[in-house]
Amino acid sequence: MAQLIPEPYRIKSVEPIRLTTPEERKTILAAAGYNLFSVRSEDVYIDLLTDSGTSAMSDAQWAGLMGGDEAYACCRNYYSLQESISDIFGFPYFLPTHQGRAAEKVLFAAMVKPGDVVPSNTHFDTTRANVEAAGAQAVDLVIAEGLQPTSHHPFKGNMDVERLLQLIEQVGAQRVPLAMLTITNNSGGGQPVSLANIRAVKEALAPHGIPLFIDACRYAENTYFIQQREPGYSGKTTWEIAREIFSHADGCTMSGKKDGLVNIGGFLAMNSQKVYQRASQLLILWEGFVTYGGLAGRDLEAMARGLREALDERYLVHRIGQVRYLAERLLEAGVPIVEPPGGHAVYLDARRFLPHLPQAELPGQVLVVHLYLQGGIRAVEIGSVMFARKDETTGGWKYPELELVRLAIPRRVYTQTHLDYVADVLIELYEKREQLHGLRYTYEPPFLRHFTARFEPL
Ligand code: P71
Repeated sequence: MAQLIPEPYRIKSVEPIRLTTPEERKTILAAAGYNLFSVRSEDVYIDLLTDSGTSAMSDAQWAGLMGGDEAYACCRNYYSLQESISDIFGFPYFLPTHQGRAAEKVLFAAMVKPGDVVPSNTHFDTTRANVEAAGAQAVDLVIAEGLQPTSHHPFKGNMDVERLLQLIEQVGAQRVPLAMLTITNNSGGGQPVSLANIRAVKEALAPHGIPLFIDACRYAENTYFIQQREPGYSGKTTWEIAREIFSHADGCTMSGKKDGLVNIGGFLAMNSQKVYQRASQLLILWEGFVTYGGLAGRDLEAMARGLREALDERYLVHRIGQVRYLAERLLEAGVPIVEPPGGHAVYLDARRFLPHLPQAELPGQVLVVHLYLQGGIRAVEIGSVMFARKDETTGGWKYPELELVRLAIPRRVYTQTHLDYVADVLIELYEKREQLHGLRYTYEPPFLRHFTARFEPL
C-alpha cells in the first residue's frame, strides 16, 4: 500500500476550482489545438504543468507582504533576505532578481566569454540558453544512471567526475570559467545530488581555480534526500546539510519560485566581491538597483520567509512523501513511470504506456491530451513535441530517446484527495490505453515548438 503522510498544515484560505464536463473539455481542447499551454487555467481542475511559482504561501509569508518596505534603496526586506541567505547558504554577497533565469543571465554575462565551456550535471533549459547566449558551450555530464528510467541509484543527479576532469584537460582550465551543479537535477527527473559528489566535484575544480556555482532551485528537497539516503547524514538536520552543501560552492543561482515558496522572485549569491561588483553593474542595467533587483519590497520579504520554511523537516517529509505516494499508487496499478520518483514530480513513461503508438504519432502529447479529457488534469509533455529535431537535408525527424509526461506537484497546494483523484484518473486511462489514437501537427512553429504548436487527432 502506498504510504500516506498527513499534511503538516491546515487550510485557512481556499480557492475554488471547477471540474468541467467531458463535453466542455472536448470543445476546450479542440479550440486550444490540443495544446494544454493554450487552455485557460480556469478550465483546469488539477494543474500539474509546473511546480514553479505555483506554491501556496504560508500565513507568515502573507503577513510579511504587509510589512513590505517599498523604498527604492535599502528597504528593510532586503536585510531580512540577506539574513536568510546568510543563514542558509552562507554567501556574503547577493543580488535579488525577478526570477531564476535573470540570475543566470547576470552570472554568465559577468563570468563567461565567447569560446568558454560550462560543465554541469545537467543544465536546465534556461541555464543552457543563457550560457549559449554568452557565446559559450554548455556541457552536461550527469552519471550514466541518471539517463536510465529504471535505474534505482540513490543519487541519479550526480555529476560524472571522471568526465569532468577529462573535459578540463581537453579544453584547458582557462576556458572553463565556472562549473554548475543543478540540485535537484530537474531535467533528469528531479533526482538528487549527494554531498559526496558535491565534495568530489569541488575537489576536481579547486586545483584549476575553477569556481563551483549551484543552481539551487530545489535545494531543500535535495537536503532531505541526503538526510534519508546518504550514509552519515541521517542524524543531521536539513539546515546543517544545506550549510554543508553550500560551503563547497563559490556561489549559487536561485529561482525562488521553487524552494523559495513564492510566486515570483530569485537571487544570485557568491563569495567573490569582484564577481559581485561586476554582476551589480549588469543587475542595475537589466533588473533594478542592487537592493531590489526587479522585485517589490514585499516580494523580498515573502522569499526571505519561504526560504526558511522550505527547510522545515515536517514540511519536507510530507512534500517528498506526497510525490512518492502518487508514484507508488501508479506503480501498484502497473502504470509505467520513471523510477525512483524525484522530489517535485512524477514522470510517466509514454513509450511504455502507449507501446502501440510510434513516436511520429506523439504518444506523450496523446497522454497529456487524454489526461485532460478524462479528468481535467494538466500535465506537460517532455518528449517529441519538445525535443524532436528535423533533419534539414532529409526532412526526416530525429526523435528523443525518452518520451515522458511530467506531473509536477505544486507545493502545499493539493491535498491527499486531489492526488488520489489524479491516480484514479490515470489508472482508468491506463486500463483503456489501447483505445487511444495518435496526433499530428496542424501548426508547427520553427522553435520552442511545444509552447504554441497545434494538433489534430489522427
Ligand atoms: C519548471 C521550471 C519553469 C520553466 C522554465 C522554462 C520553461 C518551462 C518551465 C525553472 C528552472 C529550473 C532550474 C533547475 C532554473 C530555472 C529557471 N523550471 N533552474 O521546471 O527548474 O527559473 O523559471 O525562475 O526563471 O517548470 P525561472
